[in-house]
Amino acid sequence: MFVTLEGIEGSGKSTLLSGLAQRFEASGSTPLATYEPGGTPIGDAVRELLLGSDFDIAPLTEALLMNAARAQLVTQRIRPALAAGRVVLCDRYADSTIAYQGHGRGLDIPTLRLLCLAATGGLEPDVTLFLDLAPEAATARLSERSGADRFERESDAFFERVRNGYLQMARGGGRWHTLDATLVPSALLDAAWKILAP
Ligand code: Z5A
Repeated sequence: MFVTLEGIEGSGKSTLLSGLAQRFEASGSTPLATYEPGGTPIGDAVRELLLGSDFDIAPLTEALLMNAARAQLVTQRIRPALAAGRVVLCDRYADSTIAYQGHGRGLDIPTLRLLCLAATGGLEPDVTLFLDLAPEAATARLSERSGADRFERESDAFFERVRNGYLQMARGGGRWHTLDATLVPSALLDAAWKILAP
């Protein structure tokens, strides 16, 4: 089973992912827990460029770099794990490109979908958990973090567009499940586990 977690930064994805990994381990499986951009040596180098550098990165370059890291992650880690029958938990995936580079930066969404298709070879998640949180609430949670990255310096208006993009995708139903990210971590974990429990 391939599970992705999506939402704006600070919505609690990393916290939920580690809780889910522990629940899967306790139920006898050995999940692969990974993240985007990154999760491989090349991907982590690209992540550093994307998040930690002071380069002036054009939106299309950003989308291409996200997908370069994604192609490596899918090839090197996600497909082999799924082939071995493991559960894969991934903090962000192609929907992040549609939400951030599409709705957030304003790039053409059909073009982005083609890029993502090339990077993933058409591998879609079975389940996508969308942690919905208002940008002001996320900002308050992250206010104590030092050294904002390139994305953390964006405005609330940018994150509102990203959130609306997610809400639009989640309305399509299917693999999408929207969770109330204002729940305390243990309640959020219980809600997610109800969806995923083997
Ligand atoms: N990006 C993109 O533009 N296009 C793409 O295709 C991809 C990514 C793949 C990666 O940033 C950036 O790349 C991301 C989108 C872009 N930037 N933004 N924005 P990242 O990997 O560094 O970080 P992130 O994915 O945005 O998430 P994050 O900052 O690590 O937040 P999180 O994982 O969602 O939340 P958390 O770390 O679990 O929790 C944040 C804080 O809230 C922390 O203090 C927790 O203790 C607290 N927390 C967690 N859960 C709760 C609950 N339930 N209640 C209250 N407080 C909580």
